[in-house]
Amino acid sequence: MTSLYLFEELAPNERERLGDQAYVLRGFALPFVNELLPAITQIASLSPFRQMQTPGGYTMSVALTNCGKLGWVTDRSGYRYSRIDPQHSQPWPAMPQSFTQLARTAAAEAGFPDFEPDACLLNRYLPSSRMSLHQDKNERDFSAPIVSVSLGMTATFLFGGHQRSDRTAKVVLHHGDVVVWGGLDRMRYHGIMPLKGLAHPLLGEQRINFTFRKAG
Ligand code: MD3
Ligand code: FE
Repeated sequence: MTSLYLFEELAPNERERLGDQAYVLRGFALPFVNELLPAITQIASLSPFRQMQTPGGYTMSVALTNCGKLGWVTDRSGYRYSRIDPQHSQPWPAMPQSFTQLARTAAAEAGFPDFEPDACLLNRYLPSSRMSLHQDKNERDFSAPIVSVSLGMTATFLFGGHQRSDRTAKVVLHHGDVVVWGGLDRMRYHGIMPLKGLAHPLLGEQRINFTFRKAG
């Protein structure tokens, strides 16, 4: 089955609907940026961004770290959530208040009033980094939404269907955009096209995306 999406703009708060329960909140994170950037630096000082190995033996082009009780990791033995950063065998950095506040208000704006994330995965893209089509299915509870925050360089997000072969829609994500995915949309295939384009005035030649999840 093929899937086609209508992009509906709902004034005045720039809430674009991508699916039944998927929304882009344009610029929603902008008022938080001055708190988010130092928090990211602090997290990365404790648990640095690093390129992990996939179970198939490839090195991811995206570098990642985590904060919160649980962190997503991958190595030759598989994909999973772990309470411990394998780089130094210590817990992941705590989730900053500003992160939790942003995730909860964005989720509520998209119709998920009681979101309590226990995991935040931070991805760092450099020019040509990409993320191939995949589903997020390592979380225990698929009924909770995922909240995604984009900072830095603009990226093209691919939003697919429930099978890898379904057609994809392209959604351009800018600095400050927040996307919330719940319900059936939570299990769609998705990815990021190879990063290209102009350096961002604040972040330079990189894009940082963080996704809040209820993993445990
Ligand atoms: C749609 N990250 O970390 S965020 C990931 O920009 C991931 O770094 C991308 O996919 C990034 O797993 C995309 C947007 C996103 C996250 C999770 C989703 C979209 C989603 C789960 C279901 C459907
Ligand atoms: Fe994903």
